[in-house]
Amino acid sequence: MKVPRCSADDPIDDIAASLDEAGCVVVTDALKSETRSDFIGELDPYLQAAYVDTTDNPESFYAGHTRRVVGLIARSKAVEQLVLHPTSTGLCDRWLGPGAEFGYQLHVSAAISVGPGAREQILHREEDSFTFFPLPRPKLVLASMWAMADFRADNGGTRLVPGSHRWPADREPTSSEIVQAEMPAGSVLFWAGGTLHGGGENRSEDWRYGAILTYSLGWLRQEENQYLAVPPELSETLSPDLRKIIGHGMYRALGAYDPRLYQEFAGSSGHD
Ligand SMILES: O=C(O)CCC(=O)C(=O)O
Repeated sequence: MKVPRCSADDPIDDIAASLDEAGCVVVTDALKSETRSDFIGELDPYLQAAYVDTTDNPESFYAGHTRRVVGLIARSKAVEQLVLHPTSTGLCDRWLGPGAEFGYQLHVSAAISVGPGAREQILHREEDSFTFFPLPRPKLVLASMWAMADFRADNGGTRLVPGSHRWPADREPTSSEIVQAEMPAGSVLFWAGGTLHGGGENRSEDWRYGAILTYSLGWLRQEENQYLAVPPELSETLSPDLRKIIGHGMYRALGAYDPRLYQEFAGSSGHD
């Protein structure tokens, strides 16, 4: 099975149907080039300063020769256009539950630049932390990877196993079932939290640059702790929709706090 391809102009129900069938879908022409340039410019100093492991441990979850910067909400203004992109929220509404009821939240944010010489990443599922549920799990997570540069088979385009979102725990993919997502810059790849995937090997001279944003059900623990990753002084300056999606909205009775605490403790250095 190949990775299905849609355009951002296609009806969202058609994109959702492709995602449901294959467990992954590429959506082309999703990001304006100005937004992409803004994002690249904002993240550049952090990526340049990021640690790059040039030795590589084959057992390590993250491949060497790769730069990774997390905490994108605090580090980029442009990322809001990606996090709240209508295709992302339209698919999350259908996959995880309506956003208006805080059915989902931002789960992970990271800029990932896979360098020449990087090996394949170990295949995994974004939902693997939720071991409580046996495979195939209910829909817990929806993942996206925004192409800041072209994703190709030779530069580490994401490897995926279409259909594996419905597999039981004992089914392993054969090599012919593993495919790569190739997409031009400005596209976005979505995949289900249950779909086996991983970064590809980079056999080229170019860096494969993408931004991963994943979303989880509103009642789950976020993989990236947004309450610590976005300092309260900064979160107050964000748009209401962005604040909600990073987890400041309540999910039924979950997520309560007393906002007066911030005034009571303003300027205080602790209990003394
Ligand atoms: O880099 C990629 O293509 C996939 C990254 C990924 O799956 C991860 O870091 O969890």
